[in-house]
Amino acid sequence: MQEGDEDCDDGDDNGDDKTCSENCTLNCGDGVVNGDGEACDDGDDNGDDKTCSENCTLNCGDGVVNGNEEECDNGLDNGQGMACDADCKSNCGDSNLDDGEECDDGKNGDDLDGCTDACTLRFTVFVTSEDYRGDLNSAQDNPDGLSGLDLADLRCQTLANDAEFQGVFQAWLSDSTKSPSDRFKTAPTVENPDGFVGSFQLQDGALVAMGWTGLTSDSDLMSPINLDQTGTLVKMGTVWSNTVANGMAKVEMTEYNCNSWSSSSDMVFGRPGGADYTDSKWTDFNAMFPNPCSNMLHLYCFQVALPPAP
Ligand SMILES: [Ca+2]
Ligand SMILES: [Ca+2]
Ligand SMILES: [Ca+2]
Ligand SMILES: [Ca+2]
Repeated sequence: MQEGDEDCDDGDDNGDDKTCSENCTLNCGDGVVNGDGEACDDGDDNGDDKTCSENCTLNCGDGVVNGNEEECDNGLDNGQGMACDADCKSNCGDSNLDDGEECDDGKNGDDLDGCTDACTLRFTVFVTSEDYRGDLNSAQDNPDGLSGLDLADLRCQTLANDAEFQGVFQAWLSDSTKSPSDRFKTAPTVENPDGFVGSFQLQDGALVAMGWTGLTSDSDLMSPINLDQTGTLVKMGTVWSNTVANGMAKVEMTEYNCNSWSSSSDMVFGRPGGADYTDSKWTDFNAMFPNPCSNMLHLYCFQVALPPAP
């Protein structure tokens, strides 16, 4: 029994490998790992905000983020390949794709490259500062003689590069055979049935939609796509599209895609979207008359992939 100035006394059960020592002092707190159930013992440095608790148990692995050194703690789910490693350090930033991470570029300090330092994907969307006839101004700045959707993608990639965005950009545009829903890497595939799940954001960080599902759902966009690649507001922007809000080509008796975006004639027509809108008019203005392909309209450009690995 405990008497006088003894901290404890378990009689025959006293011992250096027990809770109570031969000298009737508590083993936990003496700075030596000993005694029943001691996983650690840092003496006066034991505590809930330290590595070792008051009870001489390790704080890392208890499922609670505590201790000066813990960035995370998922208990039994700590470990390699998981969000939190065995030392209660976040695996975000180790350049490996771990559980719960959308990407990991080693926390390179650049959120505009598509992978944030929080290991989430953030793809940029803009409306072009430039405008184009229905043939996408194929006679200008087109050294490889591209046409149609390929040329539209080049227009987007060029402006994205000028703005020092990294990653792959494509134009939100449909012809009679292809649309964003089958061209973009952000669209769902058999392997990736939800498609892109990160955020689509404007140059200034305003959120447009969460993931492909959010972008193509019936809900309105969270922000209109009315900033160009430099962050400048494009007022009353009209945008070549021929695409409906679910990312598919607009289907009509007569197709209005400027002859697969090869014509600048005022006798041929294309369907626009309106950059001021957040409802489906953003991509499908749906007026009675489409626009003549001699008009100068903008394009919507979407980041669809991270930069290629260095
Ligand atoms: Ca001890
Ligand atoms: Ca802990
Ligand atoms: Ca990682
Ligand atoms: Ca980054």
